[in-house]
Order: sequence, then C-alpha cells, then structure tokens
Amino acid sequence: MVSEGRGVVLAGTGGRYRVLAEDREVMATLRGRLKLGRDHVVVGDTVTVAQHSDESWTIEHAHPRRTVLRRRQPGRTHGERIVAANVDDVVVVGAAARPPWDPHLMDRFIAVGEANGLPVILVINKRDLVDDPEPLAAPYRKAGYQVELTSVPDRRGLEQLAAVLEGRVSFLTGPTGVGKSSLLNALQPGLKLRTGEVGRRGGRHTTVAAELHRFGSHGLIADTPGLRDIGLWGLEPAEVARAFPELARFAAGCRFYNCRHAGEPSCAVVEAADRDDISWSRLISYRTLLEEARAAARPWE
Ligand SMILES: Nc1nc2c(ncn2[C@@H]2O[C@H](COP(=O)(O)OP(=O)(O)O)[C@@H](O)[C@H]2O)c(=O)[nH]1
Ligand SMILES: [Mg+2]
Ligand SMILES: [Zn+2]
Repeated sequence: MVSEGRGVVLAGTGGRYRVLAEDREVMATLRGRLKLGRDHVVVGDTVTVAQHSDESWTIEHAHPRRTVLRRRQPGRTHGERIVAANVDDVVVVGAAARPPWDPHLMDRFIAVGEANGLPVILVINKRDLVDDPEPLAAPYRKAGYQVELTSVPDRRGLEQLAAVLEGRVSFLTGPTGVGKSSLLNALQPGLKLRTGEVGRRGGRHTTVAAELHRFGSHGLIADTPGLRDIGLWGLEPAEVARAFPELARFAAGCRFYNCRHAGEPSCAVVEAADRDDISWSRLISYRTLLEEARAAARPWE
C-alpha cells in the first residue's frame, strides 16, 4: 500500500466507486470483505481508501453513518434500500408554474424526507412565471418549513439558496421539469448537468443511482433522478403521522388517541384547519397518504 486516506463516496455503479479523497476524485473498488451485502457502501458514505503500488485504489473501510436516506417498496417490509448516507437535508423543489404547482405532490416529497428523519427545505422555483408566489409558500411557512423562492433566468434567490446549502450534504428532489438541474448549474459553475429532458417512456421503473456533486467550498449536493418516482416510496402509517409535524402538534387534543383526523368527532386537527392554524391542503395530503399506507400495510384485503 502506498497511501491511505479518508474520503466520501460521490457515485458508485457496478462495483466501482468515485470517491472524493482529500481534494481529488479517484475511482476505487471494494476491498474483499466489504463486497458482502449490497448496502455496504452507498453514496455519501465516508470511507477509508488506500492507494496501491499499481496506482489502483480500494475502499478499505466504511465509517458509521450519521443519517441514512432509505427507500422502501410500498407494502413490503423487506426490500428496503439505503439510497444515501450522511445526508444533512432534503431539498424539495417545485415550480410556481410550468409544470403547475401541485401541493399534494410536494407533500409526498416532503413526507419522504420527514419519514427519514431529515430536515426538509422547500424551494419554489420559476418564480419569474407568477406575480406572487407567496400564497404557494404560505401553508409551508405556517407549518414551520424554510421556503426559498428562486428563478434561474434572473438569478433571484440563488445567492440565498447557495448560502443555505453551503457546507451541507443535500439531496435535491421533486418532480421532473421544475428546474432542479438548472438550479444546480446556476449555483455551481462548471457542473453542466443536462436540463430540459422529458421523461423517457418506460423510464418509470428504471432507477438511476444518485450522484453527489461538489458544491461551494465544503458542500455536496445530489440531483436525484433515483428519487424522482416518488410513487415507489412506501411509507408506513406511523411514518405518515410523523411526516406532517404541524398536524402532530394538534393531535394530542383530539378526543380519540388514534384519531385519523378524517371526520371523527372532536378532532383538534380539523378544528385547527378550520381556524387556518394549519392548511387544509396539508391535511388532505395527510389523509391521502395515510389511506395509501394503510392499504399497503394490509395487501390481503
Ligand atoms: N422560466 C423559468 N424556467 C426555468 C427555470 N428553471 C428551469 N427552467 C426551465 O425548465 C425546464 C426544466 O428544467 P430542468 O432543470 O431540466 O428540470 P429538472 O427536471 O427538475 O431537472 C428547462 O427548460 C429549464 O430551462 C426558472 O426558474 N424559470
Ligand atoms: Mg434534472
Ligand atoms: Zn383528529
């Protein structure tokens, strides 16, 4: 062995991993023992890499993870897969228009971050296409989320978003066409991600691996095609409850301890929505996701 150092896995496919070690990127393969088990090294893992006399690199050891981003097939308790490690925040991007703002779809993406116990930041991009994006942001600000308003052509809000992401490991997710790749290209000169691609036919079940890019001076960011098909994320009923923290704050006041906030008497959550303390739109998303999770949890019915 010539040298050994610490690195972070930026990408990996077919047993070959791109690792950021010190300040350079190297291609490394897994050392024997690490090859066992498919979740052993994922994007975002911190690893020890070794360079050998023939110039080749190996990943010797993976370090404990601070956080994980998991995805699960709906209705299955097995088949869980770790998509990434050491993620600091999930950045859910939507467009103010083109495609039209869809709050329930946003809530699905937000729920994935929340179910993984990760902080969620919301970005409403293409603000140049609407007069006032604030009504779209309001339910989320009220729920306690940080919301950033951006537009790529006139660079509004980009500096502020860059400041939020600096020094962190962030996963960008959201529907296709909202401008995720365009935002990253605008934030990080030299990145040159492809933009404006329409969803390929038959692409629904192809999982494209997440890939981290260097961002700012100390950050890493992933534009995550692998998270695109949010319909494939299975949430458990208990996770859905956790995914709407602002509803949970009121739920203790419901008459029934297991209230689903779907029409039961003396429901403090519905009362809060009627007072506009929480948004009806969020409550409707919660009901939909909870019904889906419950149906998936009992597939025999
Ligand atoms: N008007 C406007 N168009 C944008 C903005 N951001 C991206 N676009 C356009 O939206 C389309 C989709 O962008 P892309 O970055 O590929 O979206 P992605 O699928 O989320 O990665 C492209 O044609 C972009 O030029 C924006 O802030 N304002
Ligand atoms: Mg893209
Ligand atoms: Zn209730």
